[in-house]
Order: sequence, then structure tokens, then C-alpha cells
Amino acid sequence: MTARTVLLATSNAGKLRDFAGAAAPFGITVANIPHFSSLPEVVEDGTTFEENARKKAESYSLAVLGELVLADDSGLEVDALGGAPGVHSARYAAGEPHAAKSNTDDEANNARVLRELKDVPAEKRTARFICVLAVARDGQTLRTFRGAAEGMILDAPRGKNGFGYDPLFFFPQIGKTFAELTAEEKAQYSHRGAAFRAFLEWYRNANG
Ligand code: ITT
Repeated sequence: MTARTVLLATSNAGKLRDFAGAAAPFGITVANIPHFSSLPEVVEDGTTFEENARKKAESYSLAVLGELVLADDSGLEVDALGGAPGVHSARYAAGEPHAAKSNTDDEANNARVLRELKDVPAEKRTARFICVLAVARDGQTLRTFRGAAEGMILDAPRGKNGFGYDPLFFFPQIGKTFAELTAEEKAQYSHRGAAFRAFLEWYRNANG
């Protein structure tokens, strides 16, 4: 495969870093859509990761006609919370899906999860990260790809890397939280890395 750039539509710098890390070993650069912040924000009112991912990819692909555009909808599902925060992961502490988002959200979101799991014993704190990645062109979704990572929610944050719920998410397979992983490890083990590799397989077949 020749080196090339794949466009991503996201307002989340952490996601961009994750995708760039997952793509680098394959000689692919992932870059945000040019002038992304000046595009009208897509309302994420779907009830599933897939619905929201498709909506974002389709809508933002209209800003760069002819190009493949990736968008992910992702989040944390905690079993003891009935799958919450789920599709509301980005704005969980705000309590409503469309509340304004700020940089302090991650801390507040983590605090809410910890509060809600206060009396839940370690063995019942199972959780997973899910990433659904949609690829669209000219307003139409071509495919979606799903990645998951299984872990446990700790009772206090650990680690300084990553973003979002990473400091709470303990990954037993290597005995670290996602916030203790290097960029290479996160690409290797995460839901986002898995979804991206599935995309790459499709992309290779589609582009020779
Ligand atoms: P865009 O829609 O602009 O891409 P967003 O942050 O609003 O950015 P989502 O609606 O998909 O994206 O919400 C994803 C949230 O789920 C994210 O803000 C985190 O709180 C959480 N999340 C997803 N992947 C994560 C990861 O790898 N590590 C930690 N938290 C993650």
C-alpha cells in the first residue's frame, strides 16, 4: 500500500492521537478534516454507537467531496450500570446527551462513574470500551467496523496518558490501565486500534 492520508472527523484530540498511533505502523497518516472546527456540529442523537458514527461520517464527508472520511462513536459500557455511560460517555456528568462539552468533562465523567460504583465489589466492576468506526464518502456510509476491549473499573484513577475514562479502565491482559499504556500499546490493545485494523483490511481490499 502506498503512503497516504486518511481523513478523520473528530473534535476529540485523544481520538486523533489514538488513530494516528494505530495507523503509523502501516505508513498511513490520519489527519483531521481541514477546518473541522468551523463545520457545523453534528447532533449525536442516535441510540447506538453505529447510528452516531454513521451520522458523523456521512455529514462531515459532505465537506470534502470525493474523499473517504472516518468518524468513530465510542464509549464505555459498565455492566453494573446496565451498560451506562454507553452512547452518553462524552457527556455523562452533564446528565444529558446534548449538554455543552468542555475539557473538564473527562474528570467529571470519571467522578460520576466512581460515585455510582462506590459500593460495587471488584469482581462486579467489569466493563468494556466500544468503538464503532464508520467510513463514508459523499454523504453515504460505505462500511462500519467495531472494536472492543474488555476490562475492569478501578476505584481510583491510575496513569497520566490517554483521555476520557482511560485512568479508570484496568486491562487485565497486561496489568495496566489504559492511561498507563504507551501510544503503541493503546493502538495494539484498544477498541479503537481493533476497529482501525478492521478498516485497514477493508481499505486494502478496496484499494489494492
Ligand atoms: P467526536 O464525536 O467529535 O469524535 P467525542 O469525544 O464527542 O468526539 P464520542 O461522542 O464518540 O466522541 O464520545 C466518546 C467518549 O467516550 C469520549 O469523550 C470518552 O469520554 C469516551 N471514550 C471513548 N473512547 C475512549 C478511550 O479510548 N479512552 C477513554 N475514553 C474513551
